[in-house]
Amino acid sequence: MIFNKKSRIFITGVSLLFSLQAAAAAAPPEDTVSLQHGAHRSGNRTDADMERWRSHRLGQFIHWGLYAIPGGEWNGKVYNGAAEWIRSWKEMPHEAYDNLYKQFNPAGYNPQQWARQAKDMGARYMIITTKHHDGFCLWPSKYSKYTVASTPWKKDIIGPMVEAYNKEGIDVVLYFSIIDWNHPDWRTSLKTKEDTVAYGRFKVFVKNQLKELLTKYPTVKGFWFDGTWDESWKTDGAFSDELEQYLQSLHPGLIIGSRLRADEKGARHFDSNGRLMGDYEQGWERKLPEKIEDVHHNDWEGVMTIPENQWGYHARWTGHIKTANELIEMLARSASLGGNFVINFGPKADGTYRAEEQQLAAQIGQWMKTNGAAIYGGGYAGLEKQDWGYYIRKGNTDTVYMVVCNIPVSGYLRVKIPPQQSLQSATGLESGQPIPTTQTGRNEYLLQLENKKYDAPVVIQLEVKKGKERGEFEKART
Ligand code: FHN
Repeated sequence: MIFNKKSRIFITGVSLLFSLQAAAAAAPPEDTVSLQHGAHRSGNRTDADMERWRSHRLGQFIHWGLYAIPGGEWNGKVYNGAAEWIRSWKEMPHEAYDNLYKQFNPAGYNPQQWARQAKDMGARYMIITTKHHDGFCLWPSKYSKYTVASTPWKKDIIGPMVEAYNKEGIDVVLYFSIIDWNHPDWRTSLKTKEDTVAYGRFKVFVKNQLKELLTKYPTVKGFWFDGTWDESWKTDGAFSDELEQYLQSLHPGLIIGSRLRADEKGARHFDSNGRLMGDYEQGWERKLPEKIEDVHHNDWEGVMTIPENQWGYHARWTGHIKTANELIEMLARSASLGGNFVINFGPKADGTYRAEEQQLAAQIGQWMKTNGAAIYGGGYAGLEKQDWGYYIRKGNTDTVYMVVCNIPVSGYLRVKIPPQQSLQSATGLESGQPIPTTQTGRNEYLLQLENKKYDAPVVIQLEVKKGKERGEFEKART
């Protein structure tokens, strides 16, 4: 991709009006810092691979590794942190964790079933932890002994998973942690000359493993980097910049979010001039933006756990467990702000899913079957948000979906349309029936929902046309 300083305005919007609004909001400030390893592009990628990723909107994250074996418990004690971090808990000796691989034998691992479940949920892409912070590789890497090949299971986990998901039409993205607690050359910071030499070897190892993954699994669509916040990594912006370019040259179209790189000043995600590095904003973890300005009209993705903060399998979920309706609302919010929403699953050590996750996947899937049209390929609509929920515009069209999550006791839903536009029709997506609509102002309408109990967000399809507004409405003289 070519970075042209002069071409700051890019077209992403749904109409010229929204495009111009978007471009104005997205235009970053003038560069004040001279950078060699900052952003190399202004605006979102427009190639087919990125368009495809952008249209997915719903993804599945899977955290699976050795941490699923203790499942958040060791020696009768319960770890309150995230299950995949248990090795860092003082109650669990490193030696005990580092020998867990001798027990990894997931007899219930059925990638076809995993893929079917994801498909039924409506996921269009998935992200799998090839290697988390513990350094254990779910593929038989020739650069490490700490892999599935050394376990009683022996076989590759990733290959059959990529194949099964692809067969269901689901794209696969590979999660890869730069933090590697198992590698003798990995460092958090470089204090001595020896550290620098060791970390130099570590960077070669990382590059080799990434190349290996792309070679072994050529259909993958992206890398999802993690564990890139250490000083050792942040202070070598030249390396992560070169690495990103190298991977994308090996695998044209490869999607890499903003977690990988730091610029030469150590700034992450956004370079020292405030420009996004990478193909999309990747900092939305267990939190979501509230308004379009929060994401600067960039592509972005939000990743979400079902309980409070558990990615890998933890036998005892505590605190609030999100319901299907909450996750659907988050999905709608994400699509309304032009982002993808990814729900995390942490399979058990035997390769099966806990009942709560299976049930949630099925409930979300049921909603998506009826309402998926509002989500896939949806984006920012450019209409004033109302308290009842979210507007999502279908691509570059006049179709706008309302995902109604909060139904007012009156049953009336207010819709405000920008000047020089009018509401042509409002139809219930599930019922296919017109929604009774009254125009109450030059650009305002009230839609009346049927008075009944709703047990999931309701979707209404609007057709909003440009042109002269209808009706005679006098402004109040005050
Ligand atoms: O430390 C990890 C955590 O275990 C998990 O993998 C999440 C997923 O986004 N990423 C890190 C924290 O940002």
